[in-house]
Amino acid sequence: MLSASSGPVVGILVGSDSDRERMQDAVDELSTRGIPHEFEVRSAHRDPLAVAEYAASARERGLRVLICGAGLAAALPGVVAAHTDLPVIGVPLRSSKSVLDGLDALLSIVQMPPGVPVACVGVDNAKNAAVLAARILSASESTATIS
Ligand code: C2R
Repeated sequence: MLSASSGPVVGILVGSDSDRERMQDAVDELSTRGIPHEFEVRSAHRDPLAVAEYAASARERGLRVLICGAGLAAALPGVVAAHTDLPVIGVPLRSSKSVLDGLDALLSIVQMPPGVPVACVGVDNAKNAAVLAARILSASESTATIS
């Protein structure tokens, strides 16, 4: 059962501080629904060991779903999924450096090899990632809102 006193059950990860604003809708949606969450900046490209450590310890720290937002060559969701069996939702993000307006990140996230799934929402659609996380939680928790 989720309550305000619970520790975070959803972990939001982004590849860069520059992704923060684009992921705000996920933070707001989880807050509105009263779902405890945490927000971290970790890059699989720039700090792979920190990402592996975060993902590998996520379940034992009480997290149930992970949301990963990343732009450009968005390895982050896939690398996280490689280190945990928790459900991972990827959010492809636009970046000022993108030449494909977020399509680069979308393809990087969605084309995972068989056996290592990452769910993928639309470009910059952080809100849907939070709604999907709530629905995953609601499969076993009666308190999460599923609308
Ligand atoms: P900077 O603004 O820090 O240069 O980052 C980030 O998500 C961001 O959108 C530019 C873009 O690089 C992305 N990035 C990744 C990863 N690390 C950083 N996709 C990763 O590990 O997947």
